[in-house]
Amino acid sequence: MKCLSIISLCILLCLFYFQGVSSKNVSESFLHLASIPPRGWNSYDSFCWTISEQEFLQSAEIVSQRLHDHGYEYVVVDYLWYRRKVEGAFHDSLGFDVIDEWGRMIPDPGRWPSSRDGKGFKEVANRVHSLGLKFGIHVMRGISTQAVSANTPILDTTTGNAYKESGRVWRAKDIAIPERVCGWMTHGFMSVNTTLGAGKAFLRSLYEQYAAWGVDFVKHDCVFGDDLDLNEISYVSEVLQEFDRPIVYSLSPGTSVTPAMAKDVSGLVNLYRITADDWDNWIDVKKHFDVSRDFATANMIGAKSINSGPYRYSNLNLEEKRTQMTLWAMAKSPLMYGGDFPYITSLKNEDQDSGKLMRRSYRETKTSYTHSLGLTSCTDSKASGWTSESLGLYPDKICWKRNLGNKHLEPLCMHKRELNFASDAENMYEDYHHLVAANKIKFCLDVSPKRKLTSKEFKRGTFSPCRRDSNQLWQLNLNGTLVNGYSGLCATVESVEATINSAGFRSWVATGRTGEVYVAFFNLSEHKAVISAQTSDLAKVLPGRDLSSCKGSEVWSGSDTIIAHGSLSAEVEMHGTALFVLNCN
Ligand SMILES: *[C@@H]1O[C@H](CO)[C@@H](O)[C@H](O)[C@H]1NC(C)=O
Ligand SMILES: *[C@@H]1O[C@H](CO)[C@@H](O)[C@H](O)[C@H]1NC(C)=O
Ligand SMILES: *[C@@H]1O[C@H](CO)[C@@H](O)[C@H](O)[C@H]1NC(C)=O
Ligand SMILES: CC(=O)N[C@H]1CO[C@H](CO)[C@@H](O)[C@@H]1O
Repeated sequence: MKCLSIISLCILLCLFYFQGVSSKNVSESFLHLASIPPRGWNSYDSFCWTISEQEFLQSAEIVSQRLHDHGYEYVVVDYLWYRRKVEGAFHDSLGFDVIDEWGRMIPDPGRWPSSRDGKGFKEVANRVHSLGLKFGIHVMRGISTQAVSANTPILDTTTGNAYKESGRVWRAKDIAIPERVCGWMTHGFMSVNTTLGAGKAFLRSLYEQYAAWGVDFVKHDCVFGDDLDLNEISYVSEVLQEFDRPIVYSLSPGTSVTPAMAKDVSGLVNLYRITADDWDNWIDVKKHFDVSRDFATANMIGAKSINSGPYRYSNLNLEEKRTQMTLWAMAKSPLMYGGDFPYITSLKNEDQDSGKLMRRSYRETKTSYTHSLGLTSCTDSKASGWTSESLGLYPDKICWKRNLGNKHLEPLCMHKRELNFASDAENMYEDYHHLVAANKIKFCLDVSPKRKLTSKEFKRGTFSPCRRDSNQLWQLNLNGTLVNGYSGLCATVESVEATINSAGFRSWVATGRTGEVYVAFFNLSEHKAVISAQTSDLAKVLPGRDLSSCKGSEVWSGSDTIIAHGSLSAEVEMHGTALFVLNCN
């Protein structure tokens, strides 16, 4: 439990895991290499490029002690391990890199002392292997601008000498394509011409060296998405497949990746990333739902990724962390944790979260309703039903307490937030307040940002960033009506049946390796909700399966799952998740 809570803490690098059927004759061992999505840790999120050997190995030790048992195996050094950490060096600076006589990147001995005397990453890899883990590195496209400026000769690894063809030695300037610099690091790297023997020889000299160092995983950057270079990907893939020691081939990043582009590379690589960075904020988590859905629909499912030193626990709350983990687990994504282990493991409050994880129990409900907000004339008797509840020290809540039928629903409640009105013109709103879904949330119940909505248009109630806007001001009348400051209309609540795939409602289904069925409910909205689904609807995406008599449990609460009247339901917190693991006949 302790570990689970740590895993769910932070930012992840998730890569879309390739499990497609390839049209090319990709060697068996290469494909099986990542037959389940790899898991591990990557240095980028918490250490940016400046990580040192000591920091890296310290983190690797923690992975080995605390996460290895949970399948976390890879520890990956992210970009610019060859850049000297000196004044003036930054992510797109030119001239600070350590390169060898053949124009290849070698670890900065200032940060990686064990690399001295030509040892490269050998000793780091050995240490990682001795911890029972696997070692990964980030690499860029093509050749470095620094090697091109120095016009270094190209190594022919078959002879150990400079590459010669047509009676001459080939150099960096012969193979570099200066028109194709890396879009996000224009001073750093450019493509090489892979139609030239010398271009191929250069790429080969890089990857043979990585293999000799003991690298098990490469994260190849600036060749995919916006920076697609299929020629380089194809040749690197070819070289890696020749090696006796398997190296997992992963592409990054995923900005502008489309399912069609993914198809082009899926036979060549083990993993490719499908989104831009996925930081520990709710906006990133939320927007990645649609990307994952699109790739799943295109049958290209299988993962994704991330910047500089957030020495923090996580900006996501516990519910949101669970949602992030559940999203990527359902998408069969590799999971690369990016947190700062030494910092996080020193925090005292980690056990509080895991305590909550165990104690929380979800209420099972037979019915499947959610609240829906409407607007109506204040003279309409339907409009009264609101009462104010005092919460002691906290701001009051306003709740809809009118008979909700025999639906055993929790009342719909919003927190009242007082406003101070500065001008006389605003004083007319003195008895009005903002209504927020939860105490600390900065989103207020809104009618419409600009115009007056009819009750029909105002279906569910919108929450937008809180402003001094009469659309967002509400007054509770003594007769239990809640009137809006702009439209003068009153809020009503109806409880409506939740149906699968209704707007904003996410319900995902996946199957596991032993035939178990995973059902995840996601509530991306700003309210707690009872989400439910008919097993007959869920079975539509799993032809031939009968889900009516499954047994199992909900992962995050640990409670048994009961399927009653052909329906599966759970109360889901705002931004939260319920994940069922079901065994069905
Ligand atoms: C394809 O792979 C098989 C099995 O590894 C091998 O025997 C065969 O020679 C390969 N065919 C081609 C065209 O590379
Ligand atoms: C790559 O080299 C080939 C052979 O010399 C040449 O025809 C081609 O134009 C080069 N490609 C680029 C993009 O420079
Ligand atoms: C409730 O009170 C308000 C303000 O006094 C009034 O405008 C409204 O018609 C009343 N509504 C009902 C349903 O009694
Ligand atoms: C994505 C999702 O399921 N959102 C739901 C969360 O709960 C509210 C009800 O309070 C629903 O309106 C949302 O559709």
